[in-house]
Amino acid sequence: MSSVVNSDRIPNNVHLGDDKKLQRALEAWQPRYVEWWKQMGPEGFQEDDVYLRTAISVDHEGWAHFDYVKMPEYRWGIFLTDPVPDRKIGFGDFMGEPVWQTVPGEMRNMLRRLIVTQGDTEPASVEQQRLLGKTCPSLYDLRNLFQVNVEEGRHLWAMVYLLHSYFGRDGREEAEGLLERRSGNPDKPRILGAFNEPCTNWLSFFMFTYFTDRDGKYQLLALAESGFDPLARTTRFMLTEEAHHMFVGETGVLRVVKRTCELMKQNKREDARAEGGIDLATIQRYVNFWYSCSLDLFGGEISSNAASFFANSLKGRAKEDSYPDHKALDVGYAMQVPVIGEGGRPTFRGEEVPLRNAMNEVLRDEYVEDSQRGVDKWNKAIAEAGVSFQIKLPSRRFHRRTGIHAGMHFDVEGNPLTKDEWEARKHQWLPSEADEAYLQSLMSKPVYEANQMANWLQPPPHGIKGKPVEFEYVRRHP
Ligand code: BYC
Ligand code: FE
Ligand code: FE
Repeated sequence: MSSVVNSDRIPNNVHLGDDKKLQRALEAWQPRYVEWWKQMGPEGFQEDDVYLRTAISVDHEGWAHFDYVKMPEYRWGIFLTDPVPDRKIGFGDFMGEPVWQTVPGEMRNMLRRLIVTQGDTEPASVEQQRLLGKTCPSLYDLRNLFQVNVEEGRHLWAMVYLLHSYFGRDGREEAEGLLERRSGNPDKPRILGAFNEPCTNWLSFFMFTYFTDRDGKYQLLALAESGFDPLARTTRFMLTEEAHHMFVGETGVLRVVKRTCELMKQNKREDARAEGGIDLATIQRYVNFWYSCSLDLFGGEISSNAASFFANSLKGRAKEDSYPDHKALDVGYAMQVPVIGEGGRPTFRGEEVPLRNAMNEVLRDEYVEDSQRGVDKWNKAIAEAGVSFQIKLPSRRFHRRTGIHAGMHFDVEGNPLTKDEWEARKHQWLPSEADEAYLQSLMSKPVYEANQMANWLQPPPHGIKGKPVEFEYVRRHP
């Protein structure tokens, strides 16, 4: 396997030291990145010692090292999985040809756009989560938040490495832009919708890491198939880290759900809020919100961009191997396309979309199925607690702002609504200002003692890396 150099200013397994020009460019970007981190990273915790995992190799066993670090001193490195010898392109028009080690000229713009869009989400998520430390439910959770944050920072590094190495001056400019846009800032917003939504409480954080990081998983799986080999190898390694982010979300929601059921049982009217918990109806509304925002991240159902990405062998399907045919020509994908009908209520017309143009929807199909798995676990816990309630993923038509459903209205079952019907009923389905205020008040007192846990969620069954749950995962330096 390729050796890792950890002694350099930038830990890497890409022989950075052999390319002085590239090394200098990245070392010039590094202080600007750290500046960004200090300004836009977790607010109020930069001096603390955090028990973090740091990637130190791409070896399956022992790729990570665990120890206390101050976040601004985290060793963000550049790691690509080892090359697959004689790897051939697995899909699209260039199928069967050797993978590319440089960017084919005619694909330059398309590829840069994919890398920049992916890269932009990583710092965006750190920005969205920067105030959550002030309301954390435990040191265990605080540490997990910071773990996710530093790794999203490393994912930005992964994309910036590609921009600097393969896109010359344009790439360096894009790398600057990645540090200049700001989540939620109307003048210089992040590129994709969900990454401009405020994430202001821990229920949203768990939903974000469950649903939105899972979009990351599927986009990375699709890019991991790329004919541009450095992108494929970079994203493969990012997926190793991604698993933990989704774990934080899935187990976070599970712990909330279990605690909610416990509190319901303690109350005569099964009123979780009366006991200082989060009621299941509120949890459902946050599922509806973050799931629908995350569905938008897959792009339009019918997309000529998606077709070009696939045709040019730049972005495939998740686990392309599992599909019987890798050209996706002369095949259709049946879709129900909504059109505004009488009185402003959408109706549907069946359409056969060329499969390549439907690739965003194909990826979304996989995502929908995968999202259901955690929901089933949450529902199992609710049933085991003897509570009659089921969390449901809303229809994929619900609350969409990109693609064929944008600008139209549907209920959580996917039934068409007029604008007035939507306005009258949307608060049943989406978090209201009152929900937001309730969660803020519930979480207003952070828990910074190692042996304590907020009332609104259960402790986790295990700590991190064999440490007890009560371990001091973050040493505060007030
Ligand atoms: N918000 O043809 P269309 C992650 C724009 S998450 C706003 O439908 P396309 C992470 C689009 O730019 C994974 N605008 O879409 C998770 C286009 O604009 P122009 C991130 C949007 O291009 C948690 C127009 O609408 N990875 O890693 O086929 C924490 C029509 O576009 C949105 C990637 O995104 C939106 N949601 O597909 C941290 C992978 N969607 O050209 C990290 C790379 C679309 O008309 N990106 N638009 O001005 C891609 O593969 C594609 O760009 C997308 C969009 C799938 C995102
Ligand atoms: Fe990421
Ligand atoms: Fe992530």
